[in-house]
Amino acid sequence: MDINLLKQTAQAMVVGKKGILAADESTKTIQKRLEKIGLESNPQINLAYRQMLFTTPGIEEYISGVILFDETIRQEIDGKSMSEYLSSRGILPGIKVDKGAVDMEGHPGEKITEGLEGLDGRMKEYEKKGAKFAKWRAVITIGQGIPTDDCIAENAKRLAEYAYICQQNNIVPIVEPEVLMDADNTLEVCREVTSRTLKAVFEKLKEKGVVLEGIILKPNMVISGKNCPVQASGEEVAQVTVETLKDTVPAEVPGIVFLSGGQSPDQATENLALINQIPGSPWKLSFSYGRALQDEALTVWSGKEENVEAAQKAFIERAKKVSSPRAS
Ligand code: 5MM
Repeated sequence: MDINLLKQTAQAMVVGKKGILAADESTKTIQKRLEKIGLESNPQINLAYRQMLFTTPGIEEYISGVILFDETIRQEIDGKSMSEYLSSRGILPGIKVDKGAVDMEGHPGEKITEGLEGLDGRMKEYEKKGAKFAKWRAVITIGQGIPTDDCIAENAKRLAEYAYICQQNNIVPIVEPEVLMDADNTLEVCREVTSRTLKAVFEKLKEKGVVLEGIILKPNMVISGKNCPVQASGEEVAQVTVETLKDTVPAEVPGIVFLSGGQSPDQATENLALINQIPGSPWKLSFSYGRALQDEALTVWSGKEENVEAAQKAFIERAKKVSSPRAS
């Protein structure tokens, strides 16, 4: 394990105004996204869509890295492997390595993420294919009597095992414990669950001996559930998010990149700007958005070659807005 390399990569992922594009939709998820514009997903269409995003002129000014899905890291752009193409643009290639969240046995309504089996071997292959960082997403659901401590603890344990394997292979782990915002809970409930989750995650990371200077954390913002009748303001979200992170995330972690979690592009942009206005955070605070970066470009593109330029314009405008309020 090369600790200096891990630290350098982690710092490069959150350098200046930059953040990460999450383009690692698994087969089912990309299908759902493309259905919205009336297309059926297949490897060629998926590549055409992602190529439109990745070849956007100037995107490297705002995007430090891209999270890829297994199918995508094996594809090519302009006769170059995906990693070579992205690297030639100054963008770090990353890879989703979890195998998705499934129902947790004996825990109705809760999910557990799979993918540890054979992970070391897959990681070695991805490293050869040029991946510099990886991602594993745990899903925590808020509901009646959930999340249970057992579900949080098992997801945290697996995140730590994944992170350890990444670092052994000189790959920076993005540690993503996502507390979903789909329920009707208040901001306070999201604060309690996020805090409980992050405490458990850092406890397990420490137990496993993961080097915190060589990870990136990808959490949810602390936000009201989508169906909560009282929606907290952006200022409240920012304040409570930073407070929760200060309570739970050690200062050695170089960067925290938020997921958008179903927020609109404008809401995710505004909330990150407000978060960055609060002084005194020891980590870089940035983004690793999927939907909030892509939704507008996807709609404009609509699968048509003649729309590529306009879609790229929509994509870079959003990336610029998301990263612009941050200190360089
Ligand atoms: C881009 O979506 C990622 C992969 O999702 P699936 O495993 O469900 O196919 C996802 O992990 C993403 O990186 C995060 O959830 C953040 O994306 P959003 O859209 O919430 O910013």
